[in-house]
Amino acid sequence: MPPEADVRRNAARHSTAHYVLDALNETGIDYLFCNFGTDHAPIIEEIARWTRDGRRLPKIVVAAHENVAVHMAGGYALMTGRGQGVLVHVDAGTANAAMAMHNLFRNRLPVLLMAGTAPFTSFGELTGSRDTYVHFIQQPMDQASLVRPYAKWEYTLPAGITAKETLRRAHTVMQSEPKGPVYLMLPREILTQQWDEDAVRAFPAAQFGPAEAAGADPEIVDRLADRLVAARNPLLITAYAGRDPAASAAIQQLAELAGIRVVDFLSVANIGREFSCFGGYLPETLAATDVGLLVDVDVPWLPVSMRDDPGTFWAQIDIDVLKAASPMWSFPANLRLQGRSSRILAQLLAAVEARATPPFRAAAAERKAALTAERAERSRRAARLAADKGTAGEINLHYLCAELGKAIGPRDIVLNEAVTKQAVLNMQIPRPEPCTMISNGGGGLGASGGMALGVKLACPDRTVVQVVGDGTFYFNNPPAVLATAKQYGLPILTIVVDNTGWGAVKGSVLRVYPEGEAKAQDLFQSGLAAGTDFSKMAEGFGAYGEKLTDPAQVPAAIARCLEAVRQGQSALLHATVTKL
Ligand SMILES: Cc1ncc(C[n+]2csc(CCOP(=O)(O)OP(=O)(O)O)c2C)c(N)n1
Ligand SMILES: [Mg+2]
Repeated sequence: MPPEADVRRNAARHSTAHYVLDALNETGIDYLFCNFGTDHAPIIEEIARWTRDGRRLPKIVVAAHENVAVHMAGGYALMTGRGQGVLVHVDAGTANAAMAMHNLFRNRLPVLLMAGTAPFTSFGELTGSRDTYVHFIQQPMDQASLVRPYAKWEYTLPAGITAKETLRRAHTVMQSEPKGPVYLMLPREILTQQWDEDAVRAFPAAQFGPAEAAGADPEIVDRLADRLVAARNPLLITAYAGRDPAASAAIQQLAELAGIRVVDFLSVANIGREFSCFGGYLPETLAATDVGLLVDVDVPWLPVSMRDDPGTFWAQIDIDVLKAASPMWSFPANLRLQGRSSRILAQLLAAVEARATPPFRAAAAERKAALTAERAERSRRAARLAADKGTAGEINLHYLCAELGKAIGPRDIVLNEAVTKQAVLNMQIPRPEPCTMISNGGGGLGASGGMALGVKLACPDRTVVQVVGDGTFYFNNPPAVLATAKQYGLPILTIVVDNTGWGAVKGSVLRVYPEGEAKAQDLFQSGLAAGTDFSKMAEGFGAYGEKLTDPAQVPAAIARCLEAVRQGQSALLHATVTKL
């Protein structure tokens, strides 16, 4: 017998589940956010063995709802850049995870979603064969179709022999820009298969890792720089450049050099907003723009309410210029530069510097001075709006947010899921640091609770505040958020902005039918249960809860909640604000 075969015969044998854990380690995944079911028996058994043997494995976070598990992975990925693993139960767990997959996909956040499949043998032919009722009814025709619109890649692990190859491939796809979710199915009998240790080959990151995002062709950058130095009224619109602090800093430098108005429109991850050329949250008009830059933005304006000038020279700088995941995307760009925005902006900055004549600098300084004056006026307007505290039972949200802004630090993080009130948070809570005001770039409500937990996990030294509408609070699966916060010591502050229902739904009816029957009857189908007290729910999970109806109590209530959070206890502030 050849010596190689001898070694083979003596090699240790392990289950596929073992190699899956090994592969997760090798890809550098820190966490597995899990909502388990019968499909995971081989993995749970393997986790127990590894724990017994003192082997390092990804930390297990058990989440009571898949929505929380996937969004938690999203929050962690947002702050670290690294996608994590999520384990959910067959088609059922995948269905529950689908909306969070939509959100992560639209936010270009990586996650490796893994689901079991119902066993495929029924007579005990293989270890892990069907042994319970649900195994006969949890095998749909096409399980992956539940999340296919929201995944960059999907696959079913065919055998343990390729476990490491498959996991590496999944990881490389999710981590390559534009990053995003991937979906892997793990059949139960495949997970129980035994394979020789030396037969299951590793696929190291050095040779099989992700593509790196780069800068742009210097010739195209030069063309853009020529336009920019000749511009008389330049505008830059962004929404998620703030995810990269270097991009935020580059925007500020470029704007101050060239006198560019910078707008954080429908902001997803804010840029640092304390600089002279920061122009607020709405382009106001596009008519006067001669050169426009779209930097990391999916929806730069709403065409129905704002028309661009066909004479404007637009340039798009984005990790995803094509928006290839959208069937239709029709915003103009005379130049499209795809890559890492911070790199491209640094190239552009250097090219503009090289062309900066004294008349250009003088004109830019003039624009900068005008923008500084506008900024001061915007602050005064915000202060005027916040001066009115509101009335008993109907607190003015401007006032509440201004007080919250005073109570938190510049590096603390606000998850803004306040729906129709999102703009109020942006206006009233100063955010000098990038990526400290995070909104959902996706359209599925219920993201901010799980995201907040994931952010807290990644940034334990920062205070994390979730601000949600009352309707959105329900979509967040609050008991699962509160339970996970308690179980894993992740204290967050949740502020529920209660305007008695779905302001967005009422608003949409009024926009489409401004003088319709719904308005005539005041019948908008938008009211939610009255007289609730969410703070009691918080108390049930060991969190500090408070219902806030008296405007005079706003600063003290916020202080009490933040103190609880600093002491390691989550807090929930149920604030009644101006009714919808
Ligand atoms: C999962 C999901 N279901 C439904 C919707 C539709 N929707 C968008 S906004 C909204 C109302 C949100 O209400 P609330 O959080 O109270 O905020 P408000 O509109 O009152 O500001 C609804 C139901 C959605 N976007 N996502
Ligand atoms: Mg509401």
